[in-house]
Amino acid sequence: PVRDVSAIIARMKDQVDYTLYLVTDSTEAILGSRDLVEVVEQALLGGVTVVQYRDKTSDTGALIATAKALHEKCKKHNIPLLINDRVDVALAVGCEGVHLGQDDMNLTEARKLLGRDKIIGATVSSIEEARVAVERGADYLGIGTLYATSTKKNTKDIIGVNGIRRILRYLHTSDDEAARKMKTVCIGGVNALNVQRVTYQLHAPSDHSSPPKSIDGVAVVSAIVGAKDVEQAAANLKTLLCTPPTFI
Ligand code: TZP
Ligand code: MG
Repeated sequence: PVRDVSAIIARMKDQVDYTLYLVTDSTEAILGSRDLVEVVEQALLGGVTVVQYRDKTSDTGALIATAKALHEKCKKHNIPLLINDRVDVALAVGCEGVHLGQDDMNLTEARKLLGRDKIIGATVSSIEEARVAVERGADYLGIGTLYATSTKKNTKDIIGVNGIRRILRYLHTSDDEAARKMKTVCIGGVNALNVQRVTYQLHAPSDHSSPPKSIDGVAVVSAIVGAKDVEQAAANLKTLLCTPPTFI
């Protein structure tokens, strides 16, 4: 008999590796004429650790069909698939969870629909948004926007390394255990040229208010989906994230 399901779920969620979090893009500018499912398969071979299917234009039928195909690929690699914006699509596909922004379904409602074993991630750009997301039971936070990026044009909140440091410090020094344990990734303009500097700066004690703990991973779109050799790009980022910086 299973005695404490919550503890088991918490332990499984704790083992999710957020190191290299791929967010997909289906636009001409980034994906071009390539097949998204093939591109994601290459990224999985390169070592991405989470996949978020983000598609702002396909209709619901096409979203579900693509999400199912992506889920098959992700399952083969034992990598969680999350759906951007759409709780209904995640439920239809039976994938591992969703990623919700500030204008999407509220996390409390999403949790009711998805149950406690699914992963719910939230985009946050401020300490207040982070506080609310923790309170509402997010499993991880996508913190951004780090740098301006052409991938997402309407990013109103470009908070830079310092903005992300402030949110990390708030979380990791909180009295609330859920905040201290919260998984985090940063997003916006991360690429192979800046990734080691970014992760270093997010932890470096360059002032009195340095966060006690760094970020758990980085989320990238164009640095992988837009790369000529997707597998190589993912593998290169993974190596950079998993080795100490050679120069910064
Ligand atoms: N949210 C904030 S920035 C962004 C999203 C989805 C896009 C990041 O794309 P890229 O290509 O990694 O800069
Ligand atoms: Mg959204």
